[in-house]
Amino acid sequence: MTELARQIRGGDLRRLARAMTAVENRTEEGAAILAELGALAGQARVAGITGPPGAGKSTLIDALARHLRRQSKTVAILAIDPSSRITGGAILGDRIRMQRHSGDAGVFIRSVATRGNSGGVAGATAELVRLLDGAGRDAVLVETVGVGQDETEIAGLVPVTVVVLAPGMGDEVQTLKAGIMEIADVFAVNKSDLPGADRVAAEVRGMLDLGTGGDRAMRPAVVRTVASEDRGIGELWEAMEKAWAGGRRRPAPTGD
Ligand SMILES: Nc1nc2c(ncn2[C@@H]2O[C@H](COP(=O)(O)OP(=O)(O)O)[C@@H](O)[C@H]2O)c(=O)[nH]1
Ligand SMILES: [Mg+2]
Repeated sequence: MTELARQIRGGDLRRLARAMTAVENRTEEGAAILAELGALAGQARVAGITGPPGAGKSTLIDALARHLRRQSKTVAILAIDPSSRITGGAILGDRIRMQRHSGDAGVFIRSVATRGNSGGVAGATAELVRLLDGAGRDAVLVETVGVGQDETEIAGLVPVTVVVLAPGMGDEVQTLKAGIMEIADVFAVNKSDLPGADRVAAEVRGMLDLGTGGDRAMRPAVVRTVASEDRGIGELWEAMEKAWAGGRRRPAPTGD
């Protein structure tokens, strides 16, 4: 193993950040470190967290990170921002999040704005996830905004996808595209402290019954969370662990 790879696997976040930039920019060094660390990938728990803006994805990922840190697990958070440039609100949220975890080498946070990138969301994300996995992070959590095509794209890149919903955001369940049924391994009904969470959970379950013909083994878990108060986080992580372990079979693609 090269000295650089050893340092990164030893927890050197500065060098990891530089390697991420090199991979993003597709430099030769980037290709080299990706080849070396990528060969060691496959150990991390990798999940995509998607859902409409404001549902609480970032807050939920923060809470999951705290949960994992209590178990001395290392975490990488990759926030994919397909629509806005570095000045966008999502990045501001990430700054706040970075401050909260700063000084803890157990949490690595990175934002990527993918608009205009040659490989699009898929190209950049797949490689960065692989690098983070190979860097020895125990968990890699990828945040994507669930609008447009990106959430289906992310689901193709990660073994487990969590779809985050929340009450008070309009008819979110009604307007969910059919595709989301196929990509969700776990539904998090976040903001369960607010009125309407029962209705959202019931609607998701109703939709799942239709989609899976009532076959319970096929059904993704529906977990209620209050991310801002660290409630339901252990249950969410457990549901994710089950999904990684293959506890749920995705319905066969319908082909259309
Ligand atoms: N009441 C309530 N508010 C929450 C909860 N989780 C997140 N929020 C708030 O919802 C807003 C959007 O959260 P954020 O994590 O940025 O959503 P994202 O756009 O999906 O990443 C923020 O003001 C959060 O503080 C929750 O469980 N309950
Ligand atoms: Mg966010």
